[in-house]
Amino acid sequence: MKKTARAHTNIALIKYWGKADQALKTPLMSSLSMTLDAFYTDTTFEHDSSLTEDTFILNDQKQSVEDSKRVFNYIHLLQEKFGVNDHFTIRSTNHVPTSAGLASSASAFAALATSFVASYGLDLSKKELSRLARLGSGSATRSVYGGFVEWKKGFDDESSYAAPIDENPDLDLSLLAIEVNTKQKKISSTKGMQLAQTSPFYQPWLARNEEEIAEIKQAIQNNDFTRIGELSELSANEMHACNLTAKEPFTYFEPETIKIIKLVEDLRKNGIECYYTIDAGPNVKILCTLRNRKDIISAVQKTLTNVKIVVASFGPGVTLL
Ligand code: 2P0
Repeated sequence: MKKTARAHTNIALIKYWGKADQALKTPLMSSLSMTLDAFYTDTTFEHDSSLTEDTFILNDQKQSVEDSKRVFNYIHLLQEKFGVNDHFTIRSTNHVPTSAGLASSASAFAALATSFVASYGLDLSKKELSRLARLGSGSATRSVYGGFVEWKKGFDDESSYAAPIDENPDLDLSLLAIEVNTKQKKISSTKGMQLAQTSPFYQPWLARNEEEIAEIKQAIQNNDFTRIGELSELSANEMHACNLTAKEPFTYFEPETIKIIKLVEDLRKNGIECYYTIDAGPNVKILCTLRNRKDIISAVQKTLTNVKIVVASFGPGVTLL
């Protein structure tokens, strides 16, 4: 019993940055993302009563029990849910270039949930699959679908799942993933989102969530690149403002991050329209249209030497291979 699934990663334009329930990974806010074509994970889940142990192989390397803990715990949780308990082998390959600076947990858990479900022949809807992926990683909830996706926060395990807004958007939108060099120790997303909640700006940000989601959905419907860009940049800045103003202040920004932020502002002043978004790390993603893509890439290369840039656009939802 062996099935393989491919899931693409996604970038949140309206950010998820806080859990209502740590174990269920239900969020404090709804979020909205763009699934990306350039980055994906292929995962094969095999279970068999003749296997004598659980194994996790990532990028052809057998992982230690310690490094497999999160994945094993997740599968054990799913097995308990569905009343199965045989040993398994997980083979996962990340096609998320390290240079992209994009988290792979979104594609990883969406692919894992899908291959698990298929290997047991379970007949689940995409909505149910999205709920299962959420138990692995919050952002994985959204990777079940392609294009623009909304994760409706809901209020419990049943009601918190993603829904597609437009799986094949007819919109000229590119994302440039820019890796800025860093050796700084990362604050995990889980820790970061807990700290951010101590900011005086966190509650006012939450209070605006519904309005921001409604506005970006309207902008998507209108094919309004400018408004999508403005709202995405705002959401990223709201998230990072909460980090900077937490009781124990912190930031994921590095000097290079600020350089790219300022570059985007300068490009805009010079009529080259683009917007930035930043996740739980120093890397910057720039949203732009095809017309300006080349100019923006060369401007980034002039600003940061030896910088790695990966170009992406809309990607599909999870599929079985
Ligand atoms: C997001 N991020 O909406 C936000 C924006 C990073 C910044 O979701 O703890 O790996 O597994 O639910 O999904 C990254 O955190 O966190 C994330 P868990 P996850 O994409």
